[in-house]
Amino acid sequence: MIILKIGGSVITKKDSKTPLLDSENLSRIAREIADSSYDKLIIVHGAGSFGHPSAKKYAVGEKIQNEDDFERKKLGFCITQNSVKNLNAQVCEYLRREGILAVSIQPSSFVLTKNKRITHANLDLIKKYLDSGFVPVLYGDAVLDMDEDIRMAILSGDQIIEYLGTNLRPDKVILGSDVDGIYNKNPKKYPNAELMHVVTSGEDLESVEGSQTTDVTGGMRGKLRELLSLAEMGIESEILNAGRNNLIKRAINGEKGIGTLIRSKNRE
Ligand code: ATP
Ligand code: IP8
Repeated sequence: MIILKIGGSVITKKDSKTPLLDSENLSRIAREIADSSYDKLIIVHGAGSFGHPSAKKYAVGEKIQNEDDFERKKLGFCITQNSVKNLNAQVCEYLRREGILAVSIQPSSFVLTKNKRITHANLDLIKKYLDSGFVPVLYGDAVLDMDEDIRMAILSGDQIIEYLGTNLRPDKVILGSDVDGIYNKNPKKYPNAELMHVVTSGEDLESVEGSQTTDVTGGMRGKLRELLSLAEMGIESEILNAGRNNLIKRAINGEKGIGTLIRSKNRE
């Protein structure tokens, strides 16, 4: 089983203030997936400009100040949830056009968080889809939270990857983003940043930050935290540049070391 995350920075124009698809990247990636070989595949995609700007504008997932603020955040929740659902519909459509049996799975319809971490999510349906030969497609979403102070949370695709990885034990986890992998510092800010081939701890880096664009879920920092947690359980992952031709295809086909590998210290 392979779990693939396609970053919102790749399939949307993430620096746009309004939802904007990067249809060129999305159709190329859909073709690459269709041309590669796998047994079971789960796809998770990020939100990019379909989720982060509205989540930020309405401060969805932040502490509720009063009744008026609660109402406003609920409106922001609906707007964000609908927008990422629209992105997901397009992702599934592009995949299906390439012959992939993509089925949409809406995280907000079955996931609950407490203090922004997943506590409830029944994966039986996803297993059933996989067994029947479908490709489930999940995504970063706005979900209900059981913490009385926030009541709503922004759930990143990266946390979904961690949860699926922990519970389904895939053979491989691949993350496609808009950079070649993890650098010792943000490559978009520091031109002399160096690409790391293997990361086993946050201490391997000088700094790891959010993205340069609006991002409410922690950018590369959030991603690394989730992937290190998987690494501790013996599940290795690789972050690569999905903006470059054929890297997704090569990774699904089994090639390693084309980005940054995140693995546990004990396996070095
Ligand atoms: P989304 O969260 O919308 O799905 P994504 O998963 O593709 O998007 P981001 O969350 O935007 O990706 O994170 C990638 C960004 O992280 C890069 O564009 C880069 O600017 C930033 N970044 C910060 N620190 C680092 C680092 N040390 N190495 C690599 N990238 C970094
Ligand atoms: O892009 C964020 O998911 P991510 C989800 O994977 C929303 O971090 C709704 C902003």
